[in-house]
Amino acid sequence: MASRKICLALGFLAFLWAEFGAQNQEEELQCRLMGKFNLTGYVDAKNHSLIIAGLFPIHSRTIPVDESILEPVSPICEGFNFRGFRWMKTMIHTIKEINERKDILPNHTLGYQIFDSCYTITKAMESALVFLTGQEEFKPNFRNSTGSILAALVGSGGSSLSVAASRILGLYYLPQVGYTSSCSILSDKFQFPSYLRVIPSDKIQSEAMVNLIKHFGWVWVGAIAADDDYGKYGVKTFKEEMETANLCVAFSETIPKVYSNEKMKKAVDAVKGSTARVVVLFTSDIDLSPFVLEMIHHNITDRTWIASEAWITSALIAKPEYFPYFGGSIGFAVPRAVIPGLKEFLYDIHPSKDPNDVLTIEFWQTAFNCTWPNSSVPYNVDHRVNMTGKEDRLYDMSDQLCTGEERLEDLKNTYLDISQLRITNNVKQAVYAIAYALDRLSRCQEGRGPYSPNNTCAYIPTFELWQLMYYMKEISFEMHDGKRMVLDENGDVFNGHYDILNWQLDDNGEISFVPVGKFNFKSTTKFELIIPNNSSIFWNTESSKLPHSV
Ligand code: TCR
Repeated sequence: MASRKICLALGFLAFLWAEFGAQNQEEELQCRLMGKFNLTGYVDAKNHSLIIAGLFPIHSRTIPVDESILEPVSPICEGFNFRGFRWMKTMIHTIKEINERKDILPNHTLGYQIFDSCYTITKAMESALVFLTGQEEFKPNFRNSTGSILAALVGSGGSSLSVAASRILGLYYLPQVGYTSSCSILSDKFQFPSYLRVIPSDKIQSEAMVNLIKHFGWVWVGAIAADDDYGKYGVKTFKEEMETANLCVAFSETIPKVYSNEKMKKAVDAVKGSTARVVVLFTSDIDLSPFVLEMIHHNITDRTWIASEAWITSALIAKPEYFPYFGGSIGFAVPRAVIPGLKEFLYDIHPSKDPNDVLTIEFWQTAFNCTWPNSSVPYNVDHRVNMTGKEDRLYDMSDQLCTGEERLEDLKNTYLDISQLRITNNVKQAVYAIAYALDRLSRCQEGRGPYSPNNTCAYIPTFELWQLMYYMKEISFEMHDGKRMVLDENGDVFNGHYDILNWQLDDNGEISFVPVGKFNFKSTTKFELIIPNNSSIFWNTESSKLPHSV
């Protein structure tokens, strides 16, 4: 039955692809479809009975495909994302840790199949289809000769990607555990029956923002959103909460994903033309970058930015040269953690280990600004359009060859920065959620199991994905630092807090994220904002005093 379903999905895809008429030749179709895909990532699946899939933004975008090519082509990715690379490594590190533990899944080991989503929906969809149809044989409900089965997915990164992937994965009940997709609609189990997450819904963050605004007595606040589910739903719930609190939204604009002079101008003009001194920015760091450059270009220095969790600690934005424009930003971050052993694991990387490991080679080239000898891995080419709207290659092949002697210790790079492990810890929690659910499934006692009619159990590797979903729902477990992770019936975190951080300049001239308070939540209705000392906050205003926005 299950494999029939997969064929049906493929048939539907073929229909979409329009090129393939013959829906009954599934096998050939599958090969042809997969042949078109162009995915990069890491697989370690041999000798493991259970496989966990992963999706991470190791690149930030795809290069627009040449419009003169008529055939569908799988785009190439660019913009190496050191933060996403660290998240991906954390998934591998966590799986290794679980495999070494005797108390979780003692009779099974976990493997993985991880792809780069390039922070785009297309790549996330390509990956979801490969997970389901199994280029690598590891597919849900399909046992290869060694009995490996794809159990769940960690991902997909941005909300728009998770929404898209979840629409297909949900058909199979393949559990998808999000580490960063926070969009409120993902709580809707009618639409996303197999999506769970270890990050709170943005409904809570919007509430937090409005509480912060009330705390400082602001009543007239602008809002800028990324042009995706995260930004748009984030600002939508923010506006609703503002209305409920009788506060006013001065303007609400979006930052385009693909540079458009006209659209960007609209957002810039809204900020410039409004008397609102305080502006909420609901966007990922990747999408925010071009807007930051515009603010610098227009020399806008006297605004106070309320940061959403996605950019508050981002090295892409928190650059000292941006401080005159973005210093004093205040916003929310998910709790920070220390992850034992992660630092050593991250440092254990070298391009000479595996000539086929194109991502490590690209990491090295980008980090050290050199070209790895005899490799065809592109170096730092950037096809983004610049502010004049023209395509601009910002970098080119470095003629400096890498020697392999470059020292990671000398590198100041967000990949190795373990001072702000927040989403990184979410990745760890997501992997653990899956491992604990599988562990509980494996410990079921016949006659006392959860499935009717006769209280039966499910077994590894023959279980069905919906049977695993039973254990994933309302999961509760303790992490390495003693913190408990509990999900509600919608697969959401409902008990926890955000740290409130404020951008200040430290003695070395670097931006530091200074904790100035907390926002606690105990359910979707019980909140508490704590800012013990307003004077601990740095404001980017002429007088250095609290800005007025009325
Ligand atoms: N939720 C965003 C994506 C996102 C993100 C991040 C991306 C969040 N935090 C940090 C990069 C870095 C929060 C979404 O799309 O749901």
